[in-house]
Amino acid sequence: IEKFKGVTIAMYACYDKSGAIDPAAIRRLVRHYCETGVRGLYVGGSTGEGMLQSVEERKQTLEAVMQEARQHERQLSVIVHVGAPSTRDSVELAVHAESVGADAVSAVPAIYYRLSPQSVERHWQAIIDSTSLPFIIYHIPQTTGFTLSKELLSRMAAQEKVIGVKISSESTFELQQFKAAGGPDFLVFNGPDEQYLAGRSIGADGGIGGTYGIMPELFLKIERCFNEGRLVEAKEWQFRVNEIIVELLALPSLYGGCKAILNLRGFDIGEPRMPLLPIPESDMERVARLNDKIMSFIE
Ligand code: SI3
Repeated sequence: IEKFKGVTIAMYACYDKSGAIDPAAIRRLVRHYCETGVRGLYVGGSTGEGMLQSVEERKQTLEAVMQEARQHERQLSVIVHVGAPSTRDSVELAVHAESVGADAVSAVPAIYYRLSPQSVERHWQAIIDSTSLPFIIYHIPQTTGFTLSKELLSRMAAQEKVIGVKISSESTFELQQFKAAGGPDFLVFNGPDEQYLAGRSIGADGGIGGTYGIMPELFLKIERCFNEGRLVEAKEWQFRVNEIIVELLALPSLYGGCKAILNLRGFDIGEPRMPLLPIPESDMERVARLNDKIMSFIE
């Protein structure tokens, strides 16, 4: 489980001008991330727009990620989000993830229907049983509407294959409680990037986040300072990160903003897919200033 600890970038979806998956753009971005020193990638999650893509597109995306990631000396740990409205699609994606050499799979509860804990448990179990890969629960109640109880978490964590939970709710108390319920070898990933340091301080083993991809260097600085006990410095870096996040959240869409920044840097990954909004031309100057600010923090 060591290979999952630390900073894991939630990968952005990459589209060409027509809005189709762009394997060349995916590989370009993964190549860049391989050079930053992050621990891994989380593919097809919220940031990765997995829920807005067909099963085939999700497979195509992962294949491009794996082809690039496995060519580099520094091996990124690739976690694949296979959450979908139906168990059937999730299982198909999990089997595919194993066949292309991913390191772990992860899933939210099946979305749209109001599901009982028993239903979510059986959904997750079907995914877990379909591969020999480790499984990471994705807890994001604000979008799924599903409240994960400590009881269900403990039952899931009792299985060897269930190695952790990614917590995107904003409660660090819940994070600490889930860590306690899962036990010392159970991984807890911080979800809200604006609380990376708070999450690490109260028990998270690392984080998976959607804004890491435009400023991995800053999250690596927080991580390094935290590991070396330099907490005042870690806090200063988190405050700088939060200045950026506040400005990103003020844009028409967070992922649109992140992608616009990467496009300015020449990555050419397209806009988010509707209903997520692109950044209008009138906001581009603001985005450019934000990019300059990030670069000034990184230097
Ligand atoms: O892409 C993913 O699956 C994530 O890692 C999601 C992540 O937890 C993000 N949360 C949401 C609700 O999207 C955060 O990275 C979030 O974008 C960030 O903290 C800014 O608020």
